[in-house]
Amino acid sequence: MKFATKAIHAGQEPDPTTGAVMTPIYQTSTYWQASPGDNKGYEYSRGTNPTRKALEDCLAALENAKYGLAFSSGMGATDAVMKLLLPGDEVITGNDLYGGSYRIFTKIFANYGIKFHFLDLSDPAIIYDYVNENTKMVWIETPTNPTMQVVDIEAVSKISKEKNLMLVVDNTFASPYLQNPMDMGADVVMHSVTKYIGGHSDVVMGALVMNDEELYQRLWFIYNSCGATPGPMDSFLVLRGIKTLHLRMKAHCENGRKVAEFLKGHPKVKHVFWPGFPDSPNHEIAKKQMRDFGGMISITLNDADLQETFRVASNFKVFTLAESLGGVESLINHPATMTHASIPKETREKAGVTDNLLRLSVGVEDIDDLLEDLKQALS
Ligand code: P1T
Repeated sequence: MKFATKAIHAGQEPDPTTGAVMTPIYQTSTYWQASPGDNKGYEYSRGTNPTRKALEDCLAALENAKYGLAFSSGMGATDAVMKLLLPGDEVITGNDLYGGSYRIFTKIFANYGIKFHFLDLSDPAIIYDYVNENTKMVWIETPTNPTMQVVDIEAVSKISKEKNLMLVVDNTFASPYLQNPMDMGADVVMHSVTKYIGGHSDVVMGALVMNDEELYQRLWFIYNSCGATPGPMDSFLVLRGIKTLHLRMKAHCENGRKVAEFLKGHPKVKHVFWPGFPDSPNHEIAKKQMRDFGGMISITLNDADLQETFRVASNFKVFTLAESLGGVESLINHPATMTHASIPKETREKAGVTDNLLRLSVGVEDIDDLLEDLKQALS
């Protein structure tokens, strides 16, 4: 099945009891058992719920994976992956990550004896310099949040396989419509479903997909034991949102391109971070592993201190100043003080997350209104 068909149908059948075409919201915490253990495959909704199961099967199908698990947030999904590790284990990851990922690595899992190496992965061969007998996992985000670096998934996967490391790819910024890391050798794909997959800024959710059955069982055990699983109403909302993922992504990409091109020539803008420009670093890799370049764009402003950057960020009338991304509405964010505030200033500045950087999540409104808003806000 092709992507658009899977987005609408995967994991979903008419309800066997009533024939309902849309998957019902099974708003139940528990399930009847004729005698102990004699049930219909469902016991308790922390572990399994039919609405969530339909969503998980759909998510797996969109990423060309066998198994899917939905979590109550992207961070819940990340937390579960990290719980595969033991004290003394080491992880190799990028130097530009969502601030919350950096925070859970350095402030939570570092306390449990796990060591993280934050590297510039523009040349994946750097991984060889940091692998030792304790290294167990490589965690990459691509494109990165917020500087849109593109990491070569196939190259990282090759090294990970050679060194027997589990490769996890945070595919939030691309969405499964633009990029399928499982096809390039990832072991696990992680999503903040809150973003493009949910698509309407009304649900916080995360997901993991994988092919290996034993890994699925281990992750399901963590998911059921630790309990960061989403409820049926949120699962339903995401199933509903997914049905237009392909349509929304096309519009995000189209508007994103026009906004990026507009910003590139603007006198107030110093640099535009968007992998679609032929002269952007890793453009060739982006072309190889992504189907288009998406609607996430960051910019730095010319001659702008923090105050001037705040002034510009607060000037918008159609773009909304808010954290998050990937919804139908356009958002603007100041990473240094909002989404990436938990990264020490020196560390984030090294990765290019400076005080004059703004991140745009280009929505699917009329492009004329978006460009007009940018024009007036940057004046
Ligand atoms: O917010 P949550 O659903 O828990 O997902 C965390 C997360 C993980 N990975 C990436 C790449 C992300 O961007 C996020 C969440 N990011 C934001 C809230 C943001 O505005 O960048």
